[in-house]
Amino acid sequence: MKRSDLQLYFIMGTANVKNRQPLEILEAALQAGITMFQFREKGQHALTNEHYEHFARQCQNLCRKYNVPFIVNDDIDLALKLNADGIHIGQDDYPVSLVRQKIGQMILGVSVHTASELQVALKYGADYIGIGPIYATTSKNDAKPPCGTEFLHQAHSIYPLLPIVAIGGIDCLNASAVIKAGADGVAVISAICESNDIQKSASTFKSLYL
Ligand code: TZP
Ligand code: MG
Repeated sequence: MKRSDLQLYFIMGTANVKNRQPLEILEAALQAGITMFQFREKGQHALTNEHYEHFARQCQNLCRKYNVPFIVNDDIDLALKLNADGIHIGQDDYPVSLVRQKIGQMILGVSVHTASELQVALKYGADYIGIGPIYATTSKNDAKPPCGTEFLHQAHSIYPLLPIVAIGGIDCLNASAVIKAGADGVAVISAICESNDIQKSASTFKSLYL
């Protein structure tokens, strides 16, 4: 992967979408220039079984059309079955070493909150890391308290070449602060899913990198 793939990393599942079609939102986001997509189908009303896999394939097909990496959250079996571009795991999922063993060369993203979690992720070959929630979020039920930009800044200072994406409560107004702190990009759910003008929101994010 390229560091620039992290610039505008869109994450979505059906739970994140109200009054609109998820695939319409994804296609609008792809047209608007998102650089990476994560399929994250979670929550009480999440799709199951063949509906889950069908929806994942639809998202993957759209990503292919726009040549944007398709990353699966948590579900290694799905990522392997679909031959996804990558997988993203958190600290409550399988150990990083095991995931790397199972997925081979696929892109591996790992969420970390501490220096020791970061070291483990790097030891087992994480391609990028996610840090957050930087700000308060309503998109993740079990989110930890907001951590601000300090750890992000530290991680970037210690590993200046490591691709880092910041996540959690990031919007068009606060995104520049996380880029300044050392993130290569922002991972967002609501800033796109709840945007009235996805094209405009995406352009605002992308103008940070000009
Ligand atoms: N992990 C940490 S915060 C978060 C995830 C999946 C949710 C981000 O969503 P939003 O709406 O961009 O705050
Ligand atoms: Mg997870």
